[in-house]
Amino acid sequence: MTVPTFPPGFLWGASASAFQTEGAADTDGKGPSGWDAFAARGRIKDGADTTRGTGFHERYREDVTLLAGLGADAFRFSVSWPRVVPGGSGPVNPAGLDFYDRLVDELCAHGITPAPTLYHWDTPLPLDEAGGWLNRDTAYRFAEYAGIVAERLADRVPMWVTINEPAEVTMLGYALGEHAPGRTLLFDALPAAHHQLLAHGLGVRALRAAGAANIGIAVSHTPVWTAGESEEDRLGAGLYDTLTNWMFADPVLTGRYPDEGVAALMPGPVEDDLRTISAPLDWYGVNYYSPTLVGAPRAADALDSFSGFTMPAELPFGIREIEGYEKTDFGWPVVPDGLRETLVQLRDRYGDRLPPLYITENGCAVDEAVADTRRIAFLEGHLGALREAIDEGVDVRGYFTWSLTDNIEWTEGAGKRFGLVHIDYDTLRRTPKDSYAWYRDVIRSQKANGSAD
Ligand code: IFM
Repeated sequence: MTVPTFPPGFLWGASASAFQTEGAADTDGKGPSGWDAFAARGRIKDGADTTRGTGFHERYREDVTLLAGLGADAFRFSVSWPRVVPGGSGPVNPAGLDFYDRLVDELCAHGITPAPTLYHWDTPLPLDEAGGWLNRDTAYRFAEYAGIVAERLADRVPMWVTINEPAEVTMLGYALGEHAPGRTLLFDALPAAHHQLLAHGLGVRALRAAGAANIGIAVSHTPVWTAGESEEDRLGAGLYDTLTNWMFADPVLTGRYPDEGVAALMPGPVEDDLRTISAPLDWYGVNYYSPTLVGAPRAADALDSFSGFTMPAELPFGIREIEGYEKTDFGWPVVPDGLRETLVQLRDRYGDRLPPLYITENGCAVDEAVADTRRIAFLEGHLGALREAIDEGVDVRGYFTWSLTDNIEWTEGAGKRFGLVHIDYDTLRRTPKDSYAWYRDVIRSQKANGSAD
């Protein structure tokens, strides 16, 4: 299999996030995040030292050199909110802003487009302690912070991401308690979704007011496959589809919740908020990893798409294992065509309302230190499926693989390796894997074939 040629100007990139890489958790005036506190409570399964991460805060120049070696057009990193505004509101930490200033300069000096995400899950701890995303105020504090970052960086940053994967924050952080802040509220977690969406809308406004342009959001999408023929299976799958995909995409792209039942569960002046949430975007980001097979609830079902922990029995749907496909070391099925399916689904659902798309994340955890042939096969398959979606008329402008380096995979710790570059967590030494050389060659040949600038 080879990688087909992509359209002219197609953007080739890699993604990462602050909590997963930076380390330096209490350096240079950074405040604690909810994730720092969660880790300190022993919630990282393998006990990985999240205060150290991959050492990106110190070694960012080395990683930018690696990006340059790859020939990447863009780097999607995240800004740590508590590094910039340690208290979540109030005084700005100048050293925090200086760090991102230096990082942006370094990327620009290498001709790499900086594409910062403003929220990739590391909520400042004081805000988490005041309710986090259950508290409407957090959305307003986010908008203030977005404006602060844009005031400083908009002169050099040509692409902005407001929020990463609000569905995962809602489900894993507030409904099921697997991620920070560890709440187990099930359906009472829904306000966390609404307030993140509101933060996105207010953030778009604040970014534009500060002179930023080319703004999008990164939303996870999974094609939901129905597990059986029964009405209960259909209802379970439909509800899961609503909760994971459309409860986030519809408000952003259409200004409506996918059904009145969901809207009725949301707090605040929902209609007014939806006008803010649906502020026009320049592009929409899709994070794709795998499809999800869903049916009627069944007591001890494993939620295999979220690392195999057991779903609470009282939920009105059940996740089933997808058989017949190779699995990543996270247990996620490798289904490249699911990416095409997702993109076509988005185009069909939103038509003209859908702005140009970017794949803001796609990748896999495989435990092959450097000779990572399974990652190469994964990426090759997904790029093929992406090209098919473009051939079917979906307007996709770029692809960011997850991730440049191995990093801290949240609750899983250091054991799930998603990187093109291997990290030795004892020495923090970086070793490019075979997939790094492969991706470099893909980008090179795309440019030689005139697909990229
Ligand atoms: O590592 C995460 C990332 O932070 C958000 N999207 C999914 C990735 C893999 O689980």
